[in-house]
Amino acid sequence: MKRQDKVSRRAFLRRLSTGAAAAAVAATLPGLAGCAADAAPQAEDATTPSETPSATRPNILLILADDLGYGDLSSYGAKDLRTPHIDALVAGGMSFSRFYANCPVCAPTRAAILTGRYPALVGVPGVIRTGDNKSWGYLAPSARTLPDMLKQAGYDTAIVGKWHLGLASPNLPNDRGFDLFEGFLGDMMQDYYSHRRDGKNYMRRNRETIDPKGHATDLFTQWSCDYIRSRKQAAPGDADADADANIKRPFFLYLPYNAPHFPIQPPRDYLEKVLKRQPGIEMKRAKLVALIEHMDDGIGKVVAAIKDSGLADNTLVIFTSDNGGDLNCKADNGPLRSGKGTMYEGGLRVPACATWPGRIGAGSRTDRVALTMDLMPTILQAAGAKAPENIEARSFLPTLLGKPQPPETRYLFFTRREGGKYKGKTIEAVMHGQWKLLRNLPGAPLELYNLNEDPQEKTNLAAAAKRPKQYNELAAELDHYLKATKAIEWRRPSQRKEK
Ligand SMILES: [Ca+2]
Repeated sequence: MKRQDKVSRRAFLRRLSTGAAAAAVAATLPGLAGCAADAAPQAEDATTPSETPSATRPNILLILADDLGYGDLSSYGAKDLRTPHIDALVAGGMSFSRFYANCPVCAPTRAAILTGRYPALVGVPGVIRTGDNKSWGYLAPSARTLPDMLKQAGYDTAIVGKWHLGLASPNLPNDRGFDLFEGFLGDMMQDYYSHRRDGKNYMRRNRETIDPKGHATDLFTQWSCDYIRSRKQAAPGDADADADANIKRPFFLYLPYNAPHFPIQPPRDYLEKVLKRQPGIEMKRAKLVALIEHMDDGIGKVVAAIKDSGLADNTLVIFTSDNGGDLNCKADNGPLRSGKGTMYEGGLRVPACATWPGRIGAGSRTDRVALTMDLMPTILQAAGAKAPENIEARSFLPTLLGKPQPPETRYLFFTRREGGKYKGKTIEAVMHGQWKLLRNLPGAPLELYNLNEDPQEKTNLAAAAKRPKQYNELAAELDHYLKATKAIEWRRPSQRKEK
């Protein structure tokens, strides 16, 4: 590790662990943000806005699947499903072998994507739910968001699909930087056709409650296509277009599908196609395969809308998933251990790829470790906008563009707070290079794995008579992080009054 990095990391942890810093964090959060600025010097990652001149700012489409496992794309090894449209994105750009969700469950990863921060630092250590007694997050109103910053940079911003970062102001999509919201606010829907959650309708167009008909995946596909076509950029010499300033603004479309999250409800014709093609396939698996293939078809339509609108050459498309596949739904996490909800690789490591014609090499691959929170500064840099300095995320745009980038040196932290058997406590992991230390149940002994030698996390080196020195190093880092984040408020204001 470079000395500079080590010093700045210590400074980060020292500041994190002071009572004053924790108190400031509890009150407003920016106190911690200031500390985090020490964590990694900007110069090291070159997160400057200079990559993209403002005249050629790209449109940006960020597609997020919900609970898609590491092995559930044909391009990531699946043998029993066909995802030609996502595979085309993989083939047309750069794919990642070690891309990680910030959390093995939904809401924290979404908070990280939009803020570039560890989710526990912006008040979302666990799943945000309707009931106060089972909700584990409240997005800090002070946290700056990616759409906010893109708006400032002249972008039109839209989210189509699943929000899951709050049910009321000040945490509605339109409050947090999106010009347009078409989708649902909640954590999930119990029926892809009625879109209800506990009998309630959380579907909205901006702030208006709507009750559209159709499968949620089809609706989100259609609304995304409609949005993209509305952004069609003007043909040269088109006088009408000149009068419309909006038409010239680049767009940021965030498309978080709720597929393939349960309930596993594919359209009947997709299921029939899978059953016919794969004789003997288990019905539960067949339904999940069909739901994924249905989403893949939708993504194909959205990508086609970009091409048909003449925007393909100047659009950055990123695809990933918010957490690993759900084993209860017969998801395939490839060779990785376990799945959604756990701190093992199957819960955290997700497929990811990015295309940008002429900028990102087709068919390129990287083993660089990156997190979903890193999407924020990456996208801002691609847009020619400067990322905030007080975030933990770092841009990986140089890697995407095939340029040299210093190796990843951060200690990367993962936490999840939950009720039930977790009793409101957290499970956690810290990763540094090939080393990963984790605790998958509150109070359980720490487990240590060497991911290079043991990617399936079969041999717990913490239990060995002679532990590698990395155990103590990682345990100390994790301990500092957990202590420092302990005081950060995550309850809703209504919950706080009761305490
Ligand atoms: Ca999820």
